[in-house]
Order: sequence, then C-alpha cells, then structure tokens
Amino acid sequence: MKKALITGISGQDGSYLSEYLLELGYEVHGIVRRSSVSENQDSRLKHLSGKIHTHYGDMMDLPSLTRIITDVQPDEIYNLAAMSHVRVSFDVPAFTIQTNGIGVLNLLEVYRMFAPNAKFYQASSSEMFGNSVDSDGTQRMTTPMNPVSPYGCAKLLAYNLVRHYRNAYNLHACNGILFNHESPRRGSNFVTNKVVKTAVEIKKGLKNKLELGNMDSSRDWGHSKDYVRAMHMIINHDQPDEFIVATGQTHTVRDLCEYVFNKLGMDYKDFVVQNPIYMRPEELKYLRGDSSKAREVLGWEPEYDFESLMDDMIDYWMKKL
Ligand code: F7E
Repeated sequence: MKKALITGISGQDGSYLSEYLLELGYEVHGIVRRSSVSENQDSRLKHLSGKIHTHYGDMMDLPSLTRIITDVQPDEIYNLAAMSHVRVSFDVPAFTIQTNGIGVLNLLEVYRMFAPNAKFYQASSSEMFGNSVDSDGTQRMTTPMNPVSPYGCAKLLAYNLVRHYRNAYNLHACNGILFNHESPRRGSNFVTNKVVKTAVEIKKGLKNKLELGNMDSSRDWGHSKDYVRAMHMIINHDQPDEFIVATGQTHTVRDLCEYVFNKLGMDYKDFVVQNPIYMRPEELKYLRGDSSKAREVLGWEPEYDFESLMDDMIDYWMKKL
C-alpha cells in the first residue's frame, strides 16, 4: 500500500485529493494546523474520518515537519499548504512569503534529508505569470513569469526551489502550474463561490445585493476534482517535470455573474454593486492556460467545463441553503 502525505489536507484540493487517493488504495496522511475553532480544522474532511491520518504541524515549524516525515515515511508528498488568497496576501505579505516560500524550503530540506526516495509535488500557480500573455492570448510553459502579488512572488520562489532541489539533489520533485480551480468546497471569499452562494441567497430572499471588486478580469476556471487527478498523474510521471493544468477557456467575472444569475432566472445588473475594498493594489487581468503538454504527455483531460462547474456549485448551494 502506497503512503501519501498531503500538506494543506484540510483545503478544497486536500479533501478531493484524499478521496481520490483513498479510492486508489493509498494510505493517506495529512498535516493540519491547530485552529481555535476546532471544527474549522477538518470541516472538509468530516466524511473521511477514520479513513485518513491527520498530524498537527506547520510549514514554519521545522521540528513538526521532521517528526511527521520521519514517522510516516511517505512514498508521495503533495505540498498543497499555502496562504491561498491573493488579495489577502497584500495585507499579510511577510506571512505569505514565509508560509508559501520559506515553508516550502523547510519541507524540501526535510524531504531531501529524511525521505529522499519519495516523490514530491508542489502546488504551483498561474498567479506566477502575472500579466504576461503570449500574443495568442495564452499562458504556456515558455511564457515569462512576472508575478504581481506577494502570493505570486512567493509561489515563484517555491517553484524555483523545487526545480533547484530536483537538479541539485537528484530528487523526484515536480511542479503542477494549476490555473484557478473551484468547486462547492471552495472558500466563499473566492469569487466563484462568492458569486454562486450570494446569487442563491438572493434567489431565496436571504440577501439583496452582491458586492464585488474588479469585474473585468478574466480567469481560466476548472473543477478541483479534475485538477487533483492531474496532480497524481504529474507526480507519477517517469520524469519529474513541470506541467500546466488548465481548461484553455477564459471568462470574465462579469461573464460568471451573467451565467449564474441567468441560470437562477435573474439579471445580475439588478443586484451586483462594486465595492473598492475588493480591488487589489495590482491586478492580474487575464488568464488562459495551454495545458497541451499535460494532455499529450500524461493523457489528462478535464471532465468539467465552465458551465458544468458552475452548475455543480449552483446545485450545491440550492440544496444547502
Ligand atoms: O479572484 C476578481 C479578482 O480570489 C479571481 C487562488 O486559488 O487562483 C486563485 O486566485 C478574480 C480576480 O482568485 C472579487 O480581482 C472581483 O481578478 O477567486 P479569486 P485568484 O486571485 O485568481 C490562483 C490560480 C491561485 O493560485 C490562488 O491561490 O476575481 N474579483 N471581485 C474578486 N475576487 C474575490 N476573491 N472577491 C471579490 O469580491
């Protein structure tokens, strides 16, 4: 039985990846941080209770990482832990660089010293591209990386550290450059789930407006379930390498509102107002990823498109609220 260790197991991707690896017969371990509201530590993992093993730890706590990796001796390490909110990273830039950058250095050091035969996956991000776009309106492996947020800068540091550790110490360490991926389990302060949840609340008479920031930015939105399958394919490819995971479709935040409100029989223009508190000091304006390498080399294909992703999220909130 293969053993996987997932940092950030309590997040959206951590919970879906756990389910997927359990289905494949893995023994699944994960690192969780202590929270004063203990229910928040494992709210996305409740249904997996008794099936996975969780350990208290933190990316900034080298002794905890050393203890867990030494005890578990994983075959595969998935580093999904991060301060993942781009706008919040402007408020807590040092914390973001520490956790998303130096934290990865900590994990890589423990990995190379205590479990060098394991395979390592790093959750890299399309935010690393910043506002670089090729002339055909796409980001691909050769597109320059010029991040425009503390989050993007930290992710680029981690991305480069993973490549460096692979070459310097001959480790099986790889990067998945994942574009935005969503689901009903997405935090409701990310734009997709915020729009869907609030639109359903408006439909049900629980709210009367939706406050947003920049509605002109475009994102390439896929489903987290499809993207955790890609993580497993990337880490298990013969050669440790870098892969972009994206749908190749892009939509603006305005398109997103239009689709979701229409689906619920409403016009978004009657309810959406702009609030500058949701604007970012520097905005990444446009993302559309070329994932042809992952499709050709790994055989990865997404099952969801933009519409079926949004429908899944709408169904969830219609039943839940
Ligand atoms: O924003 C705009 C906002 O916060 C998307 C993370 O998973 O993907 C995610 O980062 C867009 C931006 O995601 C609101 O300005 C407008 O242009 O959902 P988001 P993100 O910043 O793209 C990347 C790949 C990651 O790696 C990250 O970890 O939507 N927007 N109004 C808004 N965004 C939010 N959150 N809230 C608004 O009210």
